[in-house]
Amino acid sequence: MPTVTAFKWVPPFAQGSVRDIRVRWALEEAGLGYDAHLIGFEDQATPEYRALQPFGQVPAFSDGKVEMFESGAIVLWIAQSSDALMPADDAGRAMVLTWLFAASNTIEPHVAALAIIDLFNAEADWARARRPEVEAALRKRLDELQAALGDRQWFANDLFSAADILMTHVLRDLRHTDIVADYPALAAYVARAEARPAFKRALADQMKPFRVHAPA
Ligand SMILES: N[C@@H](CCC(=O)N[C@@H](CS)C(=O)NCC(=O)O)C(=O)O
Repeated sequence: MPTVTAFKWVPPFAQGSVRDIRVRWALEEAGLGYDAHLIGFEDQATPEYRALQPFGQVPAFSDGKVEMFESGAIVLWIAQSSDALMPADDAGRAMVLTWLFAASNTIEPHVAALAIIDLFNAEADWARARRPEVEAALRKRLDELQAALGDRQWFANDLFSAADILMTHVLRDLRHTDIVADYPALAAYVARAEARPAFKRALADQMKPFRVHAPA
């Protein structure tokens, strides 16, 4: 049975978005059960955990065959053995890889730049000065992303795939803003992805321990 590491509890702004949700969602789409191995912040620096995840982050993953970290790589690993996440033909697989990296390398850096300002430095002078430029650069990419999606439902081959797990997760990291709502096709895309039963199960399973382990 695959094992995914996840936090017992995170602050509310991160709940529903911690990166183990990418892996949980991929496993759910692939129809694979898994165990969640819950860790606390105090476990992140232990030698045992660093052996699994050298940066002390979540998720780490093992499935009896491999041990991995990096959520994108783990999702890709799961996708390689599931038609539900990646088609069998070369052209189809190449498109999934392309959009998976587009989510991680082209869109996510802009989303992360805004999140670092809004969630961790909102009151800092440098953040106030920098934010308009960061938002403008992000919006340019979202314009382009929406144009690329066109009237398709999903990014690669117009079939739901591993790439949509990453892209949806990246766009969800703008939940603290109204930005995605300005891009109706992207807003509909995120809503469509979030309506998938596999996503709902993954989200519910990430959230469950947060209630149990909430600080008093
Ligand atoms: N690139 C890594 C990033 C993992 C990551 O940032 N995990 C966060 C939770 S979403 C974490 O563990 N943060 C705690 C920390 O960095 O100490 C991945 O995608 O797996």
